[in-house]
Amino acid sequence: MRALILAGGVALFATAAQAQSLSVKGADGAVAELDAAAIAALPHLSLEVTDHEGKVHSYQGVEVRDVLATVGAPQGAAIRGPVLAQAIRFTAADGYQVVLSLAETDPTVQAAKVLVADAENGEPLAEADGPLRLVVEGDLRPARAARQLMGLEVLDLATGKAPAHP
Ligand SMILES: Nc1nc2c(c(=O)[nH]1)N[C@H]1C(S)=C(S)[C@@H](COP(=O)(O)O)O[C@H]1N2
Ligand SMILES: [Mo]
Repeated sequence: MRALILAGGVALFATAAQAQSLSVKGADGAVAELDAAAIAALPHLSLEVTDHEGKVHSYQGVEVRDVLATVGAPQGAAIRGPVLAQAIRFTAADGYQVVLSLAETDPTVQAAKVLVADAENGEPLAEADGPLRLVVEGDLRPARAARQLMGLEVLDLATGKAPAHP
């Protein structure tokens, strides 16, 4: 179940289903709105996860670390000290929420990849799942694989203060 770096990334998708943008918020109040083209332009990886029935799915997408870089979130050597109390809340269209620690999405800390997936088997996600879905490598069941992901927000649990986003 290794993540592979895709040489060319996945194709740009131009269907209506891909029009939904992703809202990204940093712990310091920085915000970004990534449309399908902005997401397609980020480096893509491929990883495999197993569903309830034991079926293996191959997803392609962007590492959460690279999504959060668009709002200047800490990464790599900066994941230390108080940053270890930062969490990411992912929110889906139906209100489903998933929380991961910032550290566990950083590839210098944890080997298991965490992707914002925009494709399965090289094709855009099914409408019920996408256009974007969270995928956590190594999860034994896909409870954290939030379908129809709308946004992600970094929260500092040490202070408990939510930043005032514009
Ligand atoms: N938006 C959203 N995503 C969700 C859920 C949900 O209720 N809403 N359920 C989760 C749970 S508990 C599981 S097991 C998987 C099921 O995904 P699948 O239908 O692709 O197997 O989706 C996850 N993602
Ligand atoms: Mo589930």
